[in-house]
Amino acid sequence: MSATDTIVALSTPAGESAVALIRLSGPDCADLGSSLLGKAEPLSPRHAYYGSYRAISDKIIDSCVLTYFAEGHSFTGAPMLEIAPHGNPLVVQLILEDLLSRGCRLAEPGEFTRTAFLNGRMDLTQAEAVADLIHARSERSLELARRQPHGSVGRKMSALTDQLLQIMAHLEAYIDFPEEDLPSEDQAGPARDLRTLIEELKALMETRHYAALLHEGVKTLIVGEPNVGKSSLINALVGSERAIVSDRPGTTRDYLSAFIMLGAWRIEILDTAGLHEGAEDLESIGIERTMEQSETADCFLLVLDSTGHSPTLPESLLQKMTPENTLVLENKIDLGVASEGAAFLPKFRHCQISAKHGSGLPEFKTAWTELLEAHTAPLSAVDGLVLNARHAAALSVATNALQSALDKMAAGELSELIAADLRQAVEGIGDVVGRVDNERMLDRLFKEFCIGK
Ligand SMILES: Nc1nc2c(ncn2[C@@H]2O[C@H](COP(=O)(O)OP(=O)(O)OP(=O)(O)O)[C@@H](O)[C@H]2O)c(=O)[nH]1
Ligand SMILES: [Mg+2]
Repeated sequence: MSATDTIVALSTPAGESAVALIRLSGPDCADLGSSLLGKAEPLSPRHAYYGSYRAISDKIIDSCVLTYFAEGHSFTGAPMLEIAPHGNPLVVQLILEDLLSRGCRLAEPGEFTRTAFLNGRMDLTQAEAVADLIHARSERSLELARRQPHGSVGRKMSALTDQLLQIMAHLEAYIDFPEEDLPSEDQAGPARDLRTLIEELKALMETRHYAALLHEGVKTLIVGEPNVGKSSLINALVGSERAIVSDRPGTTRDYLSAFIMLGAWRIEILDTAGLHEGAEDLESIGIERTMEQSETADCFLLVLDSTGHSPTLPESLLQKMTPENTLVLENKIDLGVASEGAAFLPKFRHCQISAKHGSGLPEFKTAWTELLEAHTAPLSAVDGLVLNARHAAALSVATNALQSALDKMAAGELSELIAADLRQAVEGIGDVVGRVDNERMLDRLFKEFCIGK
């Protein structure tokens, strides 16, 4: 946005509502505020004015509440105006047309937040948190997004940069004063500090899995032999007849997925084709797909028929299951037959359920929530910070550069070369908060926003 543009957008969803919110940002806001309400004097900032919206044609369009925010004291940092007329699409349309005819320009998606970033009102991680807040689909991701705008990621990156700059200062002393009588080039201290820093960056990068779990949902695969009740389970969880259930083994041929909420968690749950040996044609394609999906699953619900024998499952699938990511569900307990399944995978947590009649489901959901909390606790434990994939990619550049510096130190290479690596690491850490002028990256980030934000 050029500093002379005044941008405008409807910030609330289009359609009928009690009130709509039209936002403007730019130098004309102060004058517009007074003239829209037909006032001669300027509006006081942060005061809500109730009045009639007077169009350029002098016609009154609607009554509205108008608030003016002065430069430096608004979301974008530029002067802003918020107009709240009734939420009638026609009224909104007339007001937008009137503002355009007064020289305003329609905002691009994310342009308000982009302006806030460019005006130094927030760093990139905070801008991303705004987007996360808008898109959050579970209580957990909402909580995460709310925490980040306070700039915790930015502060952490500044602290890491400071540490790195100290190490660089130490090393660069050798470059600046090579023949001075400095202590012998004892690199043990900086090398140790660099290793600690690398460990810290790696731990931070790991938290991106947590962000993915929150934003995309915890991908949970229901697996087991044919006819054990996998489709009955997904139906019970979703609360509707999502999957076909029948007493014929091999009913489910292809996986199907649904989203559910489990407490504060958003879960993507997948029903899959029953696994067994000797499957033919279509069934074996279905089994292949189950195995493909298992590659990217975060959690497994292994269903057993408690009236049957212990299952035979592909070794490659069993290897992916651990007591931390899998619950064993002994299904059909309503049939009341002693279960061989209880002895299967004894180190894993077992729950007894009846998918068909609903018994044991509340206890199973509690166990599942506990498993998720335990599964993700280590990921979210780094100073309460959670990074996204973009942050992690920037930190990975920094980590590689630090590792390269360490290798060069061990090989006794020139301090100048080591310092160049360290500078690259500083840039990598800076990229997380956006201390870079990379238009393409900014375009990609802000176009994910809605118009009016
Ligand atoms: N008694 C009883 N029957 C159940 C229960 N859960 C499922 N069934 C029955 O078991 C049969 C198989 O159920 P499905 O849900 O289709 O089993 P599936 O594991 O999806 O089977 P495939 O798609 O063939 O792999 C159906 O007749 C269900 O009604 C249960 O808890 N109790
Ligand atoms: Mg099925």
